[in-house]
Amino acid sequence: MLRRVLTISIIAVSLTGSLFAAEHEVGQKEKKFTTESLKVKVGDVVSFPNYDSFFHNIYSLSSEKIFDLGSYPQGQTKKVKFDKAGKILVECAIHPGMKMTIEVQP
Ligand SMILES: [Cu+2]
Repeated sequence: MLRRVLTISIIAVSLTGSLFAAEHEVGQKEKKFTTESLKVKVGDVVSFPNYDSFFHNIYSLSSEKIFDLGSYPQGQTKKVKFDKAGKILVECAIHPGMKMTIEVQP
C-alpha cells in the first residue's frame, strides 16, 4: 500500500514537472542572438531557430549544460532542455562574436 502511494506521488510530481516546463526562443538574426540573456527554470526547453540566410552552429561548453547543435541553415530550429541550474554561456562556432547567457534557475 505504502509503495503504491509512493509510486503515485512520484508519477504526479514528474507529470507536474513536465506540465509547467516552458519553452523559450533564442533566435539567430543578423549574426546575433535575438536576446543577450535569458532566465529559465530547470526543465525548460529553449529553441534556437536560425533566421539568417547562412549557417550557425550553436554550442555551449559550460559544465551545467555542454551541447553542440551542429551547423544548420535558415528555417531550421534545434531545441535544448536545461536540466541543471547554473549560468550557461551559449556561443556560435561559426561567428565568434555571437554570445549570450542562459541563467537556469532551480
Ligand atoms: Cu553564427
